[in-house]
Formats: sequence, C-alpha cells, structure tokens
Amino acid sequence: SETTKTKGADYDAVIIGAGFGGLYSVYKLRDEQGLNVLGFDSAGDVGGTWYWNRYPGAVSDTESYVYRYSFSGELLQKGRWKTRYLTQPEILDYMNEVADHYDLRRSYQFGTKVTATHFDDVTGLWKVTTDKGQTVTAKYLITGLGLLSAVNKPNFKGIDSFKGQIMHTGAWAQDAQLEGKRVGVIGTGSTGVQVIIATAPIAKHLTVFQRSAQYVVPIGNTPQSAEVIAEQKANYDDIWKQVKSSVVAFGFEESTIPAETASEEVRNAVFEAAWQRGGGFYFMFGTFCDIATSQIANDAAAGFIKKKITEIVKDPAIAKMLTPKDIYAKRPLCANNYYGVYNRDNVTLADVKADPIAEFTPTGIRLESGAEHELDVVIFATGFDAVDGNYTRIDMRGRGGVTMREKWKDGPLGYLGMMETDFPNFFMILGPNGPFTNLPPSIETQVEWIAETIEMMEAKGRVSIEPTEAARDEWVGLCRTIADMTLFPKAESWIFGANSPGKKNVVMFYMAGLGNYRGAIGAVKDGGYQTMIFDRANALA
Ligand code: FAD
Ligand code: NA7
Repeated sequence: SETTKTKGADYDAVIIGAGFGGLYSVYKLRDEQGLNVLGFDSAGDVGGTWYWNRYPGAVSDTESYVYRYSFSGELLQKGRWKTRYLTQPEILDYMNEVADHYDLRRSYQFGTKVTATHFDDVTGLWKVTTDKGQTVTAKYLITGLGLLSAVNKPNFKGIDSFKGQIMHTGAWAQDAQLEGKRVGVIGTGSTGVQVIIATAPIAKHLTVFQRSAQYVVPIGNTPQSAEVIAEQKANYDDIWKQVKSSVVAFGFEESTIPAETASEEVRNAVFEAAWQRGGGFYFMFGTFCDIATSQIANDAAAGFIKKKITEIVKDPAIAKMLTPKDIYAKRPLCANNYYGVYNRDNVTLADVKADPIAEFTPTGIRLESGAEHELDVVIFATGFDAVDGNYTRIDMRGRGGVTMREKWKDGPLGYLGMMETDFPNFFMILGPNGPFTNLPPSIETQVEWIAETIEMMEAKGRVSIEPTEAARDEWVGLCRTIADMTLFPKAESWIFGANSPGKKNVVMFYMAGLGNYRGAIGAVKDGGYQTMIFDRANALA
C-alpha cells in the first residue's frame, strides 16, 4: 500500500484521535494524497466522543441532517435517522459506517494512548511515544484529541471510601446498572440534564446535586418523516452552502432582528414559537440577533425561560432553586421536559452551591450542613477539561524542547485554531481559538485546510511550516476582541475555561462564526501563507 515519502521517517503523518477529526484526516492524507499515515486512539475503536459517552440519554443537540460529514454525497444519501436528533448509538453506528466505507481502521492502532510528542531539532521529525513503549517518527503531526474529551472529575474528600459505583458520563462503564437503584448525579450541564431525564424514570430514587441552575429549553426531538428526510437529502448542496456561510452552522438562518427594540408581545410570541419548535442554539441565535450580545435582549430571553420554570415546576421552593441567577450565556442547553423531572416523587434536588458537598461516605454523600444522601451509584456529569485538557496531558515539546504546558501556562493559544509557534508541521483540529459552532462542519473546514497546506508543502518540497509569533498574537487578540463583544465571558462555563481552577477567562474560541472563519483561513492560504515561517533553521532563535 502506501510508502513513506519522507526520508528517514516511519510515517509521513501521525494522526491522534479517531473521532470526526482524526478519521477525516486519515482519509484526506492517505486516500487523496497517498501519504503513509498512522493513527492512534486510546479508545478500543472509532467514534471519539461517541465511543466514550454511552450514558443513558446521550443525544446530539445538532439536528440529524447536519450532524455528519458533508464531503461525500454517497454517504449523505446513505444516511439513516428516525428522529430530528441522533442518539449516541446512532452516531456511533454512523462513525463505524464511515470507517468501514473508507477502510480507515487499517491505519489505526487502537487502545493506545500517546504519551509524548517531541520535535527533533536534528532530524526535523516528530517523535511520537505511546503507553505501549513504542516510538514512531513522522514529518507531520495532526491532533484530533477532542475539545470535550479530557474528563473533569473533581476529587471529593472520602471518594475512595464509597462502597457503591462511581461513573463519569464521558467514560461510561458498560456494566452500569441504574434500574431500581438510588442514583446521585453531580452536574447539570448538557450531559447532566440528559442523564437526569433518562435516569429519573428507571431509578428507585434520583438525587441531583446542582451547583448552578440552568436555562434549558425544549429540544423538540420528534420523529422525522421519510418525506422530510428525502427533502433534506435532495437539498444537501444548498444546505451545506448555508451552513458553511452561517455563524453557528446549525442548519437554520440566524435571526437579524434585535430583541432590544422589539415589543413585549413580539418577544413573547417569538420565544414561544422557538420553545414549541425546540433547539438550544435556535433559541439563542434563531429568535433574535442580540441575545448573546445585548444585556437587555439577554434579560428578555432569560425572563421568558424563568417564567416557564415557575409554570412547570409545582413546588415553588424547588422552582426557585431551579431558577438561574446568572445571565443566559453558557452553551445553550435543550432537552425534553427537564424541569418537569422535579415534579416526580422519586427525585430530590440538592443545591450544592448553598450547601456544598463535604465528603463521600461509604454509603453516599454528606453535605456541609450534615445532610446525608444514601446512594448506590454516583454519576459524575461534571464535564471536561475543555479544549486544551488533552494537550497538556501529553508531554508535547516543540523546537528546542519548549513544552506546550509552559507555552500555555496562562491559557491555551492557537493560530487559526490549528497551529502554534515553535511547533513545526503540527496541526490541531479544534485547537484553541477555533470556531464555536455545530462542530462537524468546522472540523471538516479545518481538516481540509490542513490537508491543502500539507499538499502545498509536499508540492513545493518544503521542510517545515509554523506561524510567526506576531500572527499568532494577532489572532488571539482578535478572538479576545470578538469574545468581548459578546456576553459569553460574563458567564462561568467551560467556554472560557471557568470550570477548571486556574483557567479563568482565557479565550478559547473564535466567536465570529463559521462563515467568517472560513474566509479568514482561506485568505491565509490564498495569500501564500505570509504569516508562516517556512523551513526555519533548527534550534530556537
Ligand atoms: P473526539 O470525538 O472527542 O475524539 C477525540 C479522540 O482522541 C478520542 O477518541 C480520544 O480517545 C482520543 N485521544 C485523546 N487524547 C489521546 C491520546 N493522548 N492518545 C490517544 N488518543 C487520544 N458537538 C456538536 O457540534 N453538537 C452536539 O450536539 C454535540 N454533542 C455533544 C455531546 C457530548 C456528550 C459531548 C461530550 C460532546 C458533544 N459535542 C457536540 C462535541 C463533540 O465532541 C464534537 O461534535 C465532535 O465529536 C468532536 O470530534 P473530534 O474528532 O474533534 O474529537
Ligand atoms: P459542563 O457543561 O461543563 O457541565 C458540568 C456540570 O458539572 C456543571 O453543572 C457544573 O456546575 C458541574 N460541576 C463541575 N464540577 C463540580 C463540582 N466540583 N461540584 C459540583 N458540581 C460541579 O459539562 P457537560 O458534560 O454537561 O457538557 C459539556 C459539553 O459537552 C456540552 O456543552 C456539550 O457540547 C457537550 P457549574 O455549572 O460549573 O456550577
């Protein structure tokens, strides 16, 4: 099959990750460019996010027809789905189908964690070391490590003394039994909300440990008719054109109407229609254009949802606990009848901001007030060390041995969301300062840019490429400026690293949307990569 073109290297490229990003990279470089590639994933098979997140209720909140690759018309026409959104088993099934279709597994070594990636100043190659003790060399290093993939598992006092089962949603144990059990869920982000809804009807008792109350609108996961699906399949050219020129890439037109100047009647009618339609990003970006930027508009949307909570939740004390106190500016959540769960007799809500978790005991969780919750199973829905978590877990070194951990000690940095200074021939998929969207179209955009860049390198016989510090700093500054025009930095969430101690308010995303992002990275390529240093002499200047 493929032979290595790079002299003295084991492979032309090493690709880490077998999710949407890694799989597409293998296809682009191996099948389109004939490069010799080797992929690694610590998982036992393909799927990435959808391999690991097998908790009950796991579902994508991007609509089925646009939570997939766009690049292959054949795959698009083969697409199968029954409902407006895809469940985890359906997405995993799809990823397996893609891997089968392009015979991608033969380029992967699964069950293998990459522990170190060192750039060798002498050979100009990447040395990639795994937990199996092997080291391979390659000219290019591509990381599709996932931005929501390194699990965040708070280390509560006494956790090892707990006699029941503890699970994290992002590393779900196959043998997990929730039926008839006393289950505790810590966390109420989009994962927590999903697992809470799925667990309440099957558990003997469910206790939710809530630190922050959340804004949750309905998802509207209705069955989808064969006619609708056929129409979507017939219109894919137009659909992807719209998605890739839009802001959030969710398949709907973002609103251009400000809520700030709309009347109370208009606001309520628009919000009510969106509530009936379903979709978290739709509620935030499809209703009005200024909910994420204007405090007045944000208050209006938040007020609408708060009113719904008081209408849905029967016990006013619980309704009050479920009512968010901060602004509506985290990743928007959606799920069917979330607040209604708290009307059930077998569900208890514990406010762990007012009364924090003191410790785990052998039989459950004790709060600071002394209140004890007896539990058989505790589910950590505590999210991820987002964006750079999987990078700093690898011993990554660039020119002159400079470490990524040192470079990113004040927060992760990325040029175009894909590259970093002093790390030659290194490309990140969904790296720091990349787009904040429905992700498959952004992943494809990046992988295509990376593949085109590598193709250019090979055609011109280039040795190395890396961004200048000035270009990197300018891009990070631009991301900061754009982010500061929005309300997102004002809410504490993983989007700005607020969920990890020491990562407070670092810029992790380019918030100007996929259309603008495609324009920006396309201009770098079309302008002849003026912002890059080529074939830089080895050793740090
Ligand atoms: P991932 O799918 O995260 O794959 C990364 C892979 O890298 C993993 O398999 C991991 O094992 C591997 N890896 C990491 N480090 C190493 C290492 N050191 N050595 C070897 N292998 C390693 N996005 C949306 O757009 N819409 C949604 O509705 C949506 N829902 C989500 C729901 C959940 C519960 C989660 C967790 C995420 C969701 N996302 C959603 C985000 C989702 O992660 C992306 O859409 C997409 O799947 C990311 O693909 P990826 O290939 O970049 O990374
Ligand atoms: P999130 O959105 O980061 O949510 C994590 C939740 O866990 C959130 O409610 C946190 O409370 C809570 N949390 C975290 N640490 C603790 C501790 N120590 N004690 C109590 N509660 C805690 O992660 P998800 O997995 O739900 O979703 C991440 C993304 O994946 C999501 O946006 C989708 O794109 C898929 P907080 O709100 O910080 O007070």
